[in-house]
Amino acid sequence: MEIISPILTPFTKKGEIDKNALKTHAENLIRKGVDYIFLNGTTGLGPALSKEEKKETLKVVYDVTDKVIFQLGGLNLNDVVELLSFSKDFKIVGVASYSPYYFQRLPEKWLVKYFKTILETSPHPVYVYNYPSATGYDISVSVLKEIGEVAGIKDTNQDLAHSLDYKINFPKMKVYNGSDSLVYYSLLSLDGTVASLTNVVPEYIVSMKKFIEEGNREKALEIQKVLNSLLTIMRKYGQLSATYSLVEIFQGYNVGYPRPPIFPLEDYEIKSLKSEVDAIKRNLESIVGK
Ligand code: ELE
Repeated sequence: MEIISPILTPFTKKGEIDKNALKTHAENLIRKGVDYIFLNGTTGLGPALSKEEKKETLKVVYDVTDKVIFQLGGLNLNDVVELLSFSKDFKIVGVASYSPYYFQRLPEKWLVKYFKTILETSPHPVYVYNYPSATGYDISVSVLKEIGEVAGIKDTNQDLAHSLDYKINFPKMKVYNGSDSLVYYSLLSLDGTVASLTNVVPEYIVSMKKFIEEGNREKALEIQKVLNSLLTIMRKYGQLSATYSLVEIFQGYNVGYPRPPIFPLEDYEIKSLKSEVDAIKRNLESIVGK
């Protein structure tokens, strides 16, 4: 049962990666009990990062931990191959890629070819990042069979049955669901979760895992219920940007800014977000008995 954090990427006001903030954040997540860090994912604004910036996040976080899954997918396979070769010098858990997105109606065999190239070139175990609602492509069980033996799949999907279908077809492959509203169910029925809320409340997601391990499912489910309320609040403001502000509110340190077009929240929005999540904070504290 693994907890994987798709770490956000802190930017300075000028739009450069804030390396110190990234390091501080990664250190905190590992200290709080997150098992792996997933770099350059959706929450990490992966599609908005250049090839060089993806290298940068790996270098910075590798200084903190080798428990890293390096997402390097993109629309230029030459860049992807270069990043695979760059990753050789790092002893990490694996590399990952989302499907080539934006271009629609790609024949299925091209998707297979894309992932096969990664599988054949990678010096590390390969994880598929399946996010059909974002990429327009579903790496289904049958596509995965064509691709070959990957180490795992991260399925960002509201449909838990879709994630479970991988597990029943590939029992040895790691299967993670990436939806924040399904953390509890992913911990219970899959190999773990890749939850963007680990950026904000890593300790409470770790508590969920502990409650489940102790057989106290009721408490774990109570935490999920509070997390769902937190998500509803975040989505009003823009979930990706709200994550940055909430790290400061819940964890007490600054992680800089997102990068437009993921615009940072305005001061008045941060103020109102802060007052809205006050009750959430108290609820979480009372569930774990602080
Ligand atoms: C999820 C997104 C999806 C997290 C990443 C993640 O950031 O790379 O709202 O459940 O679609 O993909 O946070 O969010 P929802 O794995």
